[in-house]
This record gives sequence, C-alpha cells and structure tokens, in this order.
Amino acid sequence: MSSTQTQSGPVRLIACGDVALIEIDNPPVNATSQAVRAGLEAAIEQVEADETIGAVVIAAAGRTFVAGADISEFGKPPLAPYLPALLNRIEACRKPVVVAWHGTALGGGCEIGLAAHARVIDARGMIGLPEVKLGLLPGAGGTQRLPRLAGLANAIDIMASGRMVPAREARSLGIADVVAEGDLRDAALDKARSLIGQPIRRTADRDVAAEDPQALAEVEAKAARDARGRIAPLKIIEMARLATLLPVAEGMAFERKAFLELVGSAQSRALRHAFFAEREVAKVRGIGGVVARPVRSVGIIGAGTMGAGIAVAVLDAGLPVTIIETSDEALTRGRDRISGLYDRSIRSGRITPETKAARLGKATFSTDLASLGEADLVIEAVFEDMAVKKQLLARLEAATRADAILATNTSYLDINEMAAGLERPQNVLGLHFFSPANVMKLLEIVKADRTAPEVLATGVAFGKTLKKIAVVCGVCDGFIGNRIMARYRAQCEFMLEEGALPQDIDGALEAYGFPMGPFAVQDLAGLEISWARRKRLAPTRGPDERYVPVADRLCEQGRFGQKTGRGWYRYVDGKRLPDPEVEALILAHSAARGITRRRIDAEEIQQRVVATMVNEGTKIVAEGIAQRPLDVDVVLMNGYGYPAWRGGPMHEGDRIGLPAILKVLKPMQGRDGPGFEASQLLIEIAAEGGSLAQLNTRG
Ligand code: T1G
Repeated sequence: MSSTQTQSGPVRLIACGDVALIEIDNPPVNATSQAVRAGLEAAIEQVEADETIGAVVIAAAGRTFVAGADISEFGKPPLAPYLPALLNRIEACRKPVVVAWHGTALGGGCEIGLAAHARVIDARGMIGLPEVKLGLLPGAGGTQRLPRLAGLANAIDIMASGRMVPAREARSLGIADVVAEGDLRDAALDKARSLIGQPIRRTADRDVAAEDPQALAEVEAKAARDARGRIAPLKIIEMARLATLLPVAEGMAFERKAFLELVGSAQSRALRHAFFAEREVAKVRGIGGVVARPVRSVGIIGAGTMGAGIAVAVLDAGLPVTIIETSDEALTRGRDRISGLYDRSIRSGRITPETKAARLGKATFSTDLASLGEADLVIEAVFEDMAVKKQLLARLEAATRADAILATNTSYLDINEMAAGLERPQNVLGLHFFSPANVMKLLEIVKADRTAPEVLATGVAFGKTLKKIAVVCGVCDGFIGNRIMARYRAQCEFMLEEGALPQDIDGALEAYGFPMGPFAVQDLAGLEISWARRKRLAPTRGPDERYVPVADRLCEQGRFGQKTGRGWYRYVDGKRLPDPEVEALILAHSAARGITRRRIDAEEIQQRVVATMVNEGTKIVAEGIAQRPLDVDVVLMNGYGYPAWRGGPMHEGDRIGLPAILKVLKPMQGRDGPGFEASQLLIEIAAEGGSLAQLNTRG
C-alpha cells in the first residue's frame, strides 16, 4: 500500500491510492479532544478537495478506536469544532466515508461510525454508547442515527443500558455492515473502494423501521424501571422517540439541548467524578516506581463462600490456584461450591462449559499446607477469629517460600496484631474481598504497619490482574467500608429508638438510591454476623457511647433474618413484610429509655445518614487510613451500594455543603457519643470555605 501522508495534530491523513485513510492517534483511548476534532475536520476538508481521492476510511491507531469524547473536557467551556457539527460534516461528505472500528468504539467513537456511510468492525471489536453511565446521553447524533440503523427498541436498549455490543451482534442489528475476520484496514479499504461512484447512503436519509409496539413498550418500561432515580435514561427514551418524528438535524437540536442540561446536572458531575475516581485509586502514594513481585501461583486457605468466590476470581484471571481445606469432606464441599459458581455463569451465558473445564483445570485441591511450598501469594479466608488467623499465618510462614506474600481476607480484624509475632511481617497485607468475590468489583487492600512497599505494590498489581477496583487503606476496625457502615447502621438504630421503624428508614434510603436499606440488608446477610462483632466489641464500648440493643434482642430470640424467616422483618412466601412484633419491641425499648417517639421524615433520615458517612469518611482521611476522599467514595459506591449518581458520600458532602453537613451533625454531638463528634478536619475545611475534593489533589 503506497502512501503519501500529512498530519494535523493527532490526526494523520494517509493516501492509499484512490482511498484516503484518516488515522486518529491520541493515546490512551483516542478520545475526541479538541485537537482530534480539529484534525478530523481538516482531513475531511482536504479529502473533499482532492480529486484523486474517491473515498475515505476513518480508523485509529493503538489498542482501540475512539472510546468517546474527552470526558475531562466536560463542564468546561466547549471548544470548536463541536462534535455534533463535525459528524454532520462527515455525513454530508460527497465521497463515501467508511469507519474501521476496533477495540471499544464507544460514545463519540460509535457516533462517528453512525454518521459514516458504512461501518466495518474488527471481529473482536465492540461498540457502545455508555454515556448514560456518565449521566449523559449520546450527544453527537447517536439518539437520532442509531434508531435509524438498529430500530427504536434496540437503540433504546443499547443507549439506556450503556452495554457493550460485540461485533457480530452489531452486524445482526444492522449497525455494522461488515465484520472483518482478517485485517480490519484491508476490509475497510475494500469496502470504501466498492462504494466509489455509488449513490451515498446516509443514515439521516433512512427512516426508523416500524416495529412491534408491544416489544417497544417493554423495552421502554424496562429502561424506565432500571433508571432508579437517574434522569439520563429517561431523557434517552424521550430523544430516541424523536427519531421517528423528526429529521436528524431537528432531532439533534433537541438532543443537544438535553445533552447540555445533563452535562450541567449534579448526577452527571457525580458519575464523572466516579469515573475518574475509580481510575485515580490505582495511583497509590509511596509505591511509585516500586516493582511488584510476580504472582504466577496462588494459594487459598478455606473454601467457604468467600474462599470459593476468591478462587473463581483468581482462576478467571488465568492464574493456577491451590485450595486448602481442613478435611476431605470440606474440600469436596469447596470443590462443589466453586463448580456451582461456574455452573451459574454458564446458565447466564457468560461462559461456556469448555471455559469452565479449562479454568477448573488450573485448580488443585489439598488438605496439606506443604502443597503451597511454591506459591507466590497465599490468601486466607478462614473463620473470622484472631487466634485462628494468627496461628494459621504462623503455619503458612513455615510452609511457604521466604518471599511468599501472606494475605488475609479479614473484614475487620487488626492485621498489625495478626502479623505481630511472625518472622516476616513485611510480607503480610490485607486483601479484603466482597461477597460474591468473583462478582464484586471492589477490593480493599490493607497496608499493615510493617507491610513492605513491594508487597503493597504486588497487592495493587494483583488487584488489577483480577480486574478489581482496588483501594488501598490502612489498618483500623472495619477498614474504610465496614467502619463507615458501622456508624451508618448505628445512626439508623438511633432513629429507630427516636421514632422511626425499619421500613421507614429502608424506604427513605432506597428512595435516596441505595439498592436496599440497612435493615433489609442485615436480614439478607444474617443478623448473627454483626451480633458476633458487637459482642466482641462490647467490653471496649465506652459508657458514654450511645448503644441501641434492639438488634441484640432480635438475635436472642433467634431472629437472624431471611434464613430464619424473621429478623427486622418477617418473610412470608419470600415477601418482606413489616413485623408488628418488632415494632412492639422497638416501642417498648423507647419507652424503657424514656424516649418520646416523634415522626422522623425521609429527608431527615437521608440527611443524618449522609452527614454520618461524610463525618466518618473525613476522620478516615484525616487519620491517613484512606489516602483521599475519593478513595472513600469508590469504596462505598463499589462495595456498599452507595448510588454512583450521587458520587459517594464525600462528593455528596461537597454538593450539599460542609456547613450544612456540620449543621446536621450538631445535634449528634454529646447525644450520640464520642464516635459521632464532628471531625476536626471537617470543621477546619468548612471554616475555610473549602471542600473535601481539595484533599483529592493534595500531595
Ligand atoms: N475521556 C478522557 N479520558 C479517558 C476516556 C475518555 N472518554 N476514556 C478513558 N480515559 C482515560 C482514563 O481516565 C485512563 O486515564 C486511561 O484513559 C485509560 O482508561 C459526544 C458525550 C475505553 C473501556 O464513557 O470505559 O462520548 O487513569 O483505565 O480499563 O456522545 O476507559 O490512565 O490517567 O479505563 O482499558 C463516552 C469511557 C464518553 C468510555 C478502556 N465514552 N472509557 O478501559 O482503561 S462521553 C465512555 C472507558 C461521549 C458523546 C459523548 C474505558 C475503556 P489514566 P482505563 P481500560
């Protein structure tokens, strides 16, 4: 392929005979920054003016085609050329324009293709319009052009879910014209050459195909149902419908207006914060340039619910695993549990039986610790008891190589104490997975006082290998997430004795955006877990610490939640129902405490919960347990159901305003015990008129 080439910023124009190849090269993901847009515009102008060129291919260098507009530009004054106008320019081009999609062609990258006259996709490629995950909608014609290619129902499904669409599905939906099994650029150049001299088929000239109104209604209803407080999915439905009523240009005018509204919305600012925060947590202080140790083989102690989930997560990452249990019976139960997790993935179509067999082929089961002699990393997931774990770590240290990393999956226990007494405490850290460990994205990596930098760096790298969102934290009771949730639950129980009922509090927090309220969650997980912790902590509870023993009373009555058919609620035919016995127990408790119950509305419940989480989160940052407030947000959003469209408690605290947060905390001072004293750091920042976000960028 002989070629002359010109360059305009991150955009190259390569003449390949009678076809011009426009190559975008803006690492890491070819986002359509201002420079890319300007370069693309210049290239299209040049191609149109060059009579030797009969057609155009738009492609990108690197691991992926354009993965969208440059998200970091949002919220700033927009710079010309604007993407919508640029894509209209491409669509209007007098010469056939073919897009060559590879990697993940997302958002604006997908929309470039929708505006092109034909679309060729690499067989391993994917397209998507994930703007909804940023609280936005496709703002460069996607809401008007996609329905014309794929039909309204498919378009709404793709845009409202933000899901990735693999190449062959894109072909079957009529979005892609060609799936390139061989060289993508050759296929795209061939396609372009075949269109020279042919009438140009513009997406805008197509009508939206008629479809089954029932099917469409179901798709719209599902999208509206799944919105759960988010506004973008509803806007997407509204805009997509316009494609059946208006020409593309007019529909795009409404799309633009809706897009700009959403860009300025609190929900989109929160989701953009979440996007960058989930990437920023990987930048861990103190290990820059530290080389991680290689992890080629992993040992897991305990094949219970957590151990089995962790084993699957490690096998899914392609690493060999040795699973240890105390007996053959326990080992068999563990093997069945792991196999069961894979069967579930097969049933949901995520993997094939062949994949299951291949992954299980890398699992070894044993009752002998000596079989871990060559393991690079060993993760213990045994019963949550300090003495048991200390003894196990000592035995593991004896059974493994001197450079083997010993990790604990404890949810609460003091890892400094656990490592004390070991010969190599520097090899110990916490890897706190969340159940189900093969599904939940979050991983808390707990750095103990003696953890060596390269051991921490290895933990972070291991988290990336497992495709987890890994957040590093220090040692304290409950680390970041469980510590904040303990205060959250306590505040909710204070409101119980003051006048609310479980269904009031759960209802208010589900309306706030949590998938489930605290009392329903406890019933699901089992009340005996936190009961054990409360009993463990009871000796250390201060006399001035406010404590509501209602949950203890429930446990004493054997009410452990769903598994016993009753907990905070009673469960009838799988339905969760308020329980008059629980209400009576709460009212009796308030009376015994001499508390005159009062009505507590949803707003107060939400405010007290958010203020409690912001306060505890700020203390965790002030103590250096979490590096930045954004680490706290990422933990709560990815491990505890904090609604991402609110950005996490710390982001929400800034949105509400720290003085307002302090105002909500004021009545808690003295009343709720020392644990609810306002954070000094919070008071100082509020006094300076600052924000928690400023701590995200401090050195
Ligand atoms: N803008 C700016 N930076 C981006 C970016 C983007 N669109 N996508 C990724 N990055 C950065 C990211 O912050 C990280 O930086 C690095 O690239 C690698 O990303 C008009 C309005 C493509 C699947 O929502 O989903 O188009 O941390 O670590 O795991 O309608 O990135 O290294 O400094 O995530 O391999 C729509 C967002 C935008 C896709 C790759 N597009 N990106 O995942 O790498 S809105 C999206 C992703 C839009 C139009 C609208 C993923 C990825 P750093 P990474 P990865």
